[in-house]
Amino acid sequence: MVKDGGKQLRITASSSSLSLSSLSTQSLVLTFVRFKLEEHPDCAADFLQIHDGYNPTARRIGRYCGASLPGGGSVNTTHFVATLFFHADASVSRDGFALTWRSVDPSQCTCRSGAAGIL
Ligand SMILES: [Ca+2]
Repeated sequence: MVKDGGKQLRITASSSSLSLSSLSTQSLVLTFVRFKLEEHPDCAADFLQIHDGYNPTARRIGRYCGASLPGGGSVNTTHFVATLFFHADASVSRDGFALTWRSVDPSQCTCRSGAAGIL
């Protein structure tokens, strides 16, 4: 689990997941700066899933593929942990994705930043 940011990861495994955590009183804002995965009508080839909690069994916020930025560029969690689950099949690979993340205090929606990072 990554608690603070500044780390860069290159994920090449066929499936992997990574959790981002903030303080238990906060939630997370993920901001995508780049996103390009293999296109598929149902995102069944390569995809990124974002889950609102500790692992990929937590509520799924969305499954994303293709070249559109997830959530139009920004995805908010309600939980203080977000889990990214990435899957790639054996054929066709694209550039991947890059995002920054920060933690915010839900009670202050001017969004004071806490733990943050770049992936
Ligand atoms: Ca692929």
